[in-house]
Amino acid sequence: MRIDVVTIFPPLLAGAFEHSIIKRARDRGVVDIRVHDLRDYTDDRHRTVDDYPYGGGAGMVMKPEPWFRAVESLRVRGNPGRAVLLTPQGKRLEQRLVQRLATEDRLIVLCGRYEGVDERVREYLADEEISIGDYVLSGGEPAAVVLVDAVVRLQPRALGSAESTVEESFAEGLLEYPQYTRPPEFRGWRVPDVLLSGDHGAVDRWRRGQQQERTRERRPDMLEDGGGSSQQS
Ligand code: 6GU
Repeated sequence: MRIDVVTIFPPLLAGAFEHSIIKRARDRGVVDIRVHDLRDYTDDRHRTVDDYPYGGGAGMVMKPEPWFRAVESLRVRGNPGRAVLLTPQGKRLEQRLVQRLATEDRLIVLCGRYEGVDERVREYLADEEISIGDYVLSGGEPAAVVLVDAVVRLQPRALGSAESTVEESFAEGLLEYPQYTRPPEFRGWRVPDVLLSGDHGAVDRWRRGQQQERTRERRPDMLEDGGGSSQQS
């Protein structure tokens, strides 16, 4: 998979993709991630990427031309890919959407800044607009790190065999069960006996029960009978 990220702050992103699972996936050739500076696609001496809003008001608006020039020149060779604009106005990112994006051959991720992006970028350049949650970031860069991490770890061969369980349970619509490692007692707090019992059937049943209980307590919205039927709409 190829991922291009376009940003006015390349250094914010470069380091984020050089560790752990993303680094290994890049080293294995599973994903080719490239970070591009939006200012390289300006044509004035000051490398201007924003301007005053028509109609007045506070803050600056990101100009359309550098975005179009960036995406169009990235698309000159190879698969056009899917251009994803990251802003707080986008569709909320969730595992289902991550799974769909992970099947693309190429993503072009556009990091908007919070004050605004000229509407023509979302209307005529971006294929979709995504937010990572209901809070405000100064720019799309932290969201790009989140999106790329979530997508890369779903690529075949990105994960070692031991790392593959967590989003399976999330994709099944349940939170993970509690995990413990040695020692069996720490400051008086004991690991649940069932985990030390050696009874694999009992362990499986306990874990499944913990997943259901946790999900019901913490995330009733994830259960069909939770947010839906018990809540008035
Ligand atoms: Cl994608 N961008 C910004 N600026 N804020 C956000 C976001 C994105 N997702 C949640 N908050």
